Amino acid sequence: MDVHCDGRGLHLFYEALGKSWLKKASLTLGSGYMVKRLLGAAFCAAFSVALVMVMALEPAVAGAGQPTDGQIGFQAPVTEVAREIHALYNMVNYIIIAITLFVLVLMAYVMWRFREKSNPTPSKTTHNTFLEVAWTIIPIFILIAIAVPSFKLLYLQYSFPKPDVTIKATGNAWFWSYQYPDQGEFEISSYALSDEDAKAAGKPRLLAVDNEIVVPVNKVVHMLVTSNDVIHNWTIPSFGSKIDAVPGRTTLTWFKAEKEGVYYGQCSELCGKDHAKMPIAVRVVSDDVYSKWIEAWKEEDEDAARDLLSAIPQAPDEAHKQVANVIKTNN
Ligand SMILES: [Cu+2]
Repeated sequence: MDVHCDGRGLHLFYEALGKSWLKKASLTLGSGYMVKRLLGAAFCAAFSVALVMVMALEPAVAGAGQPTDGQIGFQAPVTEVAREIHALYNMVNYIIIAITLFVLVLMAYVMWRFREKSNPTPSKTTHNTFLEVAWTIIPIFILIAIAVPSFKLLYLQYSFPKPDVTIKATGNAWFWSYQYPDQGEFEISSYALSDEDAKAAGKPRLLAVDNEIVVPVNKVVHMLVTSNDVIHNWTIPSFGSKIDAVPGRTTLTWFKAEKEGVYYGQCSELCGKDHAKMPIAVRVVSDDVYSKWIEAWKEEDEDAARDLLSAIPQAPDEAHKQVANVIKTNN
């Protein structure tokens, strides 16, 4: 039996183990090397199928504003920017899956069609002008297809519409402080709730804060972000917002939340000991509640501001519970 050198090594290994069925299988398929290649290909196929299933599942399991148990995929978007980010992510994923499957099928075919058994004399072909032009041009088109929506998204993220509300967020080791420069001098400190307090309040652990910041629904909010010490990062996944808080410099992001509710994020730049304990919570409310809340802060009446918020039913949280129940029943 004439086998490849790497195949022979594997055959000896199988024999030493006494795994005659493996040896038989590999001889049927050509060589042990081929078995490895095919196993690799099968793994790729299984992975691609799993990915497609995960992507199909996404809307069923993702929640808005905070993670849910057993969640796969992103938190549901509530801004145009977040929706566009998800659309680009999905599009690129489909392209990746298509390319992976194409290469997989091509490799499987080549391995079968040109195996040593049926091709004892290998072809000496080295060039094929048509193929070479095709495998240069087609990837260029694929890259253009990705670049166009990618640049459109960048443009959307970085062309700031006129603001209705401006907020300044300052990262501190380890809490956030906020100012509403158009509304007065007050400053809001936002500390993470302890595990016990969060549990007692029925709020998510390591995400809930003592003072949420409030923005009106369907209004453009400019978020000026800076830091007092080290680099932090201000993030709300459902808004598609993520920007570094750099000491001595002001960075800027914007969002226009389209749905009332409370949306959580976490400092997303490793900033030290309590990096995990400086969450971000933004409450999106009606114009009416927003102005009342601002009035309370103008009076520096922290308790009144908190009471106002705790009186609001937490609609998106209800949605989370429903989603969680759906997951439980499906399992
Ligand atoms: Cu931080």
